[in-house]
Amino acid sequence: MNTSADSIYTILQNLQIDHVLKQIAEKVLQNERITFDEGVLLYEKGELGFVGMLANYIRNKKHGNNTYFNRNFHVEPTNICVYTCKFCSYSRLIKNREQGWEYSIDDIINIVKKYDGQPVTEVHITGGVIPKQDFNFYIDLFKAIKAHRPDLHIKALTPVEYHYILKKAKMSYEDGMRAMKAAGLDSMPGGGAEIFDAAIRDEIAGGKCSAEEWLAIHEVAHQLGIPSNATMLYGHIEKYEHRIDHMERLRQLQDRTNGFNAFIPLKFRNQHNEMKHLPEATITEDLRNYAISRIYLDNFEHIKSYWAMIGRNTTQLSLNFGVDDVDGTIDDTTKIYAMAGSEEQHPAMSTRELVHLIKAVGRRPLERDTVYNVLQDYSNVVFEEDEKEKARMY
Ligand code: V47
Ligand code: SF4
Repeated sequence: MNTSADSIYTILQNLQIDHVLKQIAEKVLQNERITFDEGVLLYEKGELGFVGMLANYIRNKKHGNNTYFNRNFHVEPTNICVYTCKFCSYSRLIKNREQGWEYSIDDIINIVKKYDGQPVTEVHITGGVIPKQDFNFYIDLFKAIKAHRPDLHIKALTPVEYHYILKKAKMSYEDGMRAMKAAGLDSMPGGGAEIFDAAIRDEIAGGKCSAEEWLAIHEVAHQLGIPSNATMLYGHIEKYEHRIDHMERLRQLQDRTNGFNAFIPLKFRNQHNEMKHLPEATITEDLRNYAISRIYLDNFEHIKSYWAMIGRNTTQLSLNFGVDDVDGTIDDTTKIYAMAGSEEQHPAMSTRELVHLIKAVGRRPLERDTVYNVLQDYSNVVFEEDEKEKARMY
């Protein structure tokens, strides 16, 4: 798709669309921020080709063909949870704890040790919330990981976990997050955001930290030099204005702190959870959502499509709809999406596969670390076809 500003102006002149949509397009081309109402209008009236053209224009202006991935693995310390989010296919209530797992610090260090000698750069840690995995547990865990492998970036826990842990420890967010950083926490993943609107949040994720608490913990983290990501769970009972409200609150926080690295829309998957009666969003809606996120969140550098959740084909398509990051190798270490019905039942991609996925749609694969320093450009890397290389996940 040709997305130079001039060619878009030419296309706009001949398009039979709402004049407000044309005004929005002109704003985007002039690098102006769009408003809440304009965001909602894009969802209501912006067809896939239209929003895709604008999002791709922004994506290419910011990143050219650059497309980022990393070498990571997950640790899910438990799938037992004191909360009962209706969309969650993964957690088991404390009363059914025999159906779940609960790792000790030693168990987790043994998982980390499996990657000794492998060039992974990040461990992503998140899971259920249980009293036993408290403040001291995570302080000791982060210290133990750093003692074993100081160069491994720890991207861990969401405000859902921090809010619970710090309340129990009777600590302020600031003191708690400072202690986590001192123990080895490097950044925070984007989970637990769901949808910020109070009524919808209460309906699907009642009881866990509020939108205000989620945002406050990220703000404190950013002030302490802990960067983070932000997600949005979409395609369930929320309306378009709730999606824009969610992004508006993120955009305002980002204006204050500039601490977010990436925005990650998460498509609601409907298997094995209490919301299984709801149909899933269509692929068209997924792509429109990526595109409108790219347009609305003008102060976010990166939009990520999480391939383990959305599948490889849609991930490839998303790279023309505003997305510039596809997450990482994962190595079959997360169960959240497989349990919710993702097509990726054992999510794992070698570096070679990720590079191929990105190159196949004409983009430039760059391995990054968690905070987007480029570690290697794979544009011209030819993988050896020998058995050793084939067998090597990383
Ligand atoms: O907060 C749970 C979501 C999130 C379902 O920061 C579901 O790099 C869809 O936040 N359908 C956790 N979504 C995962 C997450 C994440 C993933 C990848 C990368 C990063 C990052 C963060 O998963 C939860 C919740 O919103 N989730 N169940 C479901 N049925
Ligand atoms: Fe617990 Fe997280 Fe599942 Fe909610 S989404 S029930 S907080 S594991």
